[in-house]
Amino acid sequence: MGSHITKTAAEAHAFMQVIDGGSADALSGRRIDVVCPSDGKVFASIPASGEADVDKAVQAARRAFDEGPWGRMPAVERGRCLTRLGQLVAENAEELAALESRDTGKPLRQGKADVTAAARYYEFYGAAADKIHGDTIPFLEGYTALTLREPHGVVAGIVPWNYPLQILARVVGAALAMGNTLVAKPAEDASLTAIRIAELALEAGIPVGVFNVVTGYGHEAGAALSAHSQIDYVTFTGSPATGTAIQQAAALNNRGVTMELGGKSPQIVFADADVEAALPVLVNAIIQNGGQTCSAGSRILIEKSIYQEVAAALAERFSALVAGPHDADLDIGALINPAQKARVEGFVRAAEEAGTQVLARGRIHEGAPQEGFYFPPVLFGAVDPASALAQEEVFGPVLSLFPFEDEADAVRLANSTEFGLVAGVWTHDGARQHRVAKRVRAGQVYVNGYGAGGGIELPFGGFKKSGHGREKGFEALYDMSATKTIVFNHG
Ligand code: TXE
Repeated sequence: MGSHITKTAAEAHAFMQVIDGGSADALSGRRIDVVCPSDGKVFASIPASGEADVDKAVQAARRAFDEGPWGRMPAVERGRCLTRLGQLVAENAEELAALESRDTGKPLRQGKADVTAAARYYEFYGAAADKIHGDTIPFLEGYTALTLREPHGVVAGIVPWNYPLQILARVVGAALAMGNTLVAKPAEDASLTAIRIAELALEAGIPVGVFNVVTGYGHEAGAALSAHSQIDYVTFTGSPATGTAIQQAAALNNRGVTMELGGKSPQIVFADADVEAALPVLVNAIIQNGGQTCSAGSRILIEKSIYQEVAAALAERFSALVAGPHDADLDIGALINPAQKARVEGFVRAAEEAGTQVLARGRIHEGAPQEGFYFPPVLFGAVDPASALAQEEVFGPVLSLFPFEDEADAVRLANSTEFGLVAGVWTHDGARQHRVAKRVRAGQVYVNGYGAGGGIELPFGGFKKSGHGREKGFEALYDMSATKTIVFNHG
C-alpha cells in the first residue's frame, strides 16, 4: 500500500505574491499560516518575504518607472487602467468579499461594503488621473514660468489588516493615477485580497512591474521596504509606534512620507441635538468592523442635562449587540488575532479595576466557535478623561462616555488626547456648529452625522499623533506627486 498524503489547508491554499507581473514565493521558501479569526483555524498560507524578495519587487517597480510606458503614458490611459480595475473588482465582488471576511473575521456585510468602496476608489482615481494639472505663474518680464505635477517614482505602501481592500485601494488609486509605480506590503494577518487585486490589475492592463505585492512580517518585509534606498515615497496606515519606525527608516534616505496613525475620535452631543437620529450613528461609529477602525468614534461627550437619557438609550442598544462568526453576519465579528483581543481585554480590565462604571455589555453568539477571537462590546460611563481608556486607541468595540458642562468644556475634552483624526458635532445651533467644527483639532469634522472614515472624495488624515499628509479625494494626488517648476527665458 502506498503512503497516503494529506495536504494541510496551508499547503492546499498557498497564495503567492505578485512581483514583476509574475507569481512569486519567498526566496527562502518560508510561509506564514493564515488563520480565520472566526474559528482560529489555518485555511491558507502566504510567503514570508525578507530583504531579498523586497529588493526584487523594488527593482521591478524601479524598472517599470524608469523604463516602462507607465509614467510616459497619457494620464487618460492610466486612468482607464484604474477604471477597468474598478470594474473587475465589482465583477469579482462575491469572491473578494468572502475572502476578505474570512481573512479578517469581519461580517460578510462589511466585506461587501469594503468591496463596493474599493471599486469606487478605482473609479474615482481612474476618472481623476487626467484632472490634475499645474499652473502658469506671472513672473519677470521676458519669462514664462509654469509648474507640472510629477510622480515621485517608486512608492512603498504599507497597509494594515483592518480594511485591507479599502486601504490598499486608496494607496493604489492615488499612487498609480499620478504615474508612480508601487510595492505594496499588506499586513501579515490579512494579505489575501491584496494578492487578488494585484492579479486583477494585470488583467486590467496595468503593465508588469507597476503594482507589486510583497507579503511578510512587518519587522522583516515591512522594515526592508521602508528602508530601501530605491524607494521614493512611503505611505503607511497603522500604529503610531510603527509609523515612527517607518519614518526613521525613510529619513535615512530623506524620503517623503504620508502617515495615517489612528485616532481617539470624539462625538459631541449638545442638549439641543436630535438624539433619536444620533443614536444609531453613535453606536455604528464604534461597532463597525468591531471598533477596529482608525476613525472609530470611541469617545462620546454628552452635555450634562441629557447625559442620563443618552447613556440609558446607548446602554439599551449596547446590551442587544451580538458578536459572532463572519458568515453569520451579526453586529460584529471576531477581532483580528489573539494579540488584539488581549489588548482590548487589557484596556477593559484596567478600567474595571479602576472602578469605571460598566453601563452595558453585548454578548457572544452561542454558536460562535470557542477558538474564535471574540470580544463582546462594552459601554463605559463617566470615564476618567486622564485614563488610558480615554487617551489611547483601543481598537475594539469599547465605547466611553463623558459628561460635559458647556461648549468650552466640550471642546477642551475633545482636544484632550494626543490624536486628532475625526470628530462629530451634534447640535441644531448653526453658529455653534461652525465654532465647534473649527475649534476641534481633527482632520475631518462631521456635523449631525459621522462618516466613519468618510467618503472616497473627502480628504482624510490627521493632526497631532494621528499623522500627517492626506489620503482620499484630490488631496491624495498632491501627496503622491511633486511640483516641478519650469522657467523659460525668452530674452
Ligand atoms: O499595527 P502595525 P498592529 C493600531 C491599533 C492596533 C495597533 C497594533 O491601535 O491595536 O495599531 O496593531 C507593518 N516596518 N492600528 O501591530 O504594527 C505590518 O506588517 C515596516 C491602527 O497590527 O502598525 C502591517 O502591514 N512595517 C491602524 C502594518 O505595518 C511594519 C490600523 C500595520 O501594523 C513594521 C492598524 C516595521 N518595523 C493598527 N512593523 C489605523 N490607523 O487604522 C509592522 N509593520
